[in-house]
Amino acid sequence: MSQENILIIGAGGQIGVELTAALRKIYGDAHVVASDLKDEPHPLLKDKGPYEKIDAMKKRQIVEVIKKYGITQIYHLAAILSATGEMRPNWAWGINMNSVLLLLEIAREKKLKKIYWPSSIAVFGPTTPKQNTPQKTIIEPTTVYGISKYAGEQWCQYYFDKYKIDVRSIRYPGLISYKSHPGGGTTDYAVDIYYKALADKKYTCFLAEDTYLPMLYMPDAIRGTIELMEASADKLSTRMGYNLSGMSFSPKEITASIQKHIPDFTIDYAPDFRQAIANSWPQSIDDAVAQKDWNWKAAYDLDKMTDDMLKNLKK
Ligand code: NAD
Ligand code: AKB
Repeated sequence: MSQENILIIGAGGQIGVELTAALRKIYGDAHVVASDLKDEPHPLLKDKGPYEKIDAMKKRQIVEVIKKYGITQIYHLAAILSATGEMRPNWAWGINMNSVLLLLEIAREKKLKKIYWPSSIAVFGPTTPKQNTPQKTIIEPTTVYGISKYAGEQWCQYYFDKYKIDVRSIRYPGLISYKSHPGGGTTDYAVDIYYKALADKKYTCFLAEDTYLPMLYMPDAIRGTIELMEASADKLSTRMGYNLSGMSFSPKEITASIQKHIPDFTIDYAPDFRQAIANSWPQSIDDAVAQKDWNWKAAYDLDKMTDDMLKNLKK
């Protein structure tokens, strides 16, 4: 097998920190270049492998790093997430859309072997079936983030069909993790709640108690991403984002799960503008296509995740 050299754009974020570490275990520290807008790598990535400051909108910077390290694959994680996006829609559209188009064009020009660009359950909108949302269904997103993710998916399929660019994508649900903080999404409450449960034994949730959303624990998300990237290209039936399911719960249910460990933990509710975003998304996801194409299966349910989150955050 020839040596792969991987560039991760947006490596300082919630997914990037853990994905960089996981890819370094597989490919070797020197062969996985972390990059972000930030001057310094995330503390968990410091002195663990190469780091470059890159703006995902600047072609020259990306091309220089491709040349410097002989990059063969790019994982492009930089994006503006749903809640931040709704506050500054034009800016979010510019970054989310232009950066994925730039990535696809660079992959074509530089003949990269493979690229990864994540999508989201935010592609779905209020007209989508809410339960067990299938891979192919009505897709009419109502957030700028969701519109940019759906347009990005279509561009990925286009570059695959027209130029045979080996691009792969997952529609992540809300991701829950303890190593790096989430960056401005609607599902962030399901991370914040664990921190607050341990620190203050109380939490004010910005979503209503019965708001069900699809979620996935980060170890499953990282494993799924790597499994998709390692899958044989001829097994993949779509170059748009794969639906991926882990679990589905409401603020009330995650509270009950935490109370099994911290019985005096309490929650109250003060829904804000993020409630409308959550209401527009599915409540659970059907990932039969990912199961069939590349054997996807989540390992964590809500209680297993709560055990692991609290154990690690206590450290
Ligand atoms: P994040 O906000 O935590 O991290 C994004 C990183 O990108 C940050 O470190 C930020 O500094 C960097 N960045 C922003 N603009 C940049 C630019 N112009 N150039 C270079 N870097 C830039 O996001 P995340 O949660 O790690 O998400 C990564 C990807 O996964 C995004 O595409 C996101 O839409 C997608 N996704 C995430 C979730 C989730 O729950 N975390 C769910 C669905 C999809
Ligand atoms: C968000 O809430 O914006 C993200 C996502 C589901 O894409 N976590």
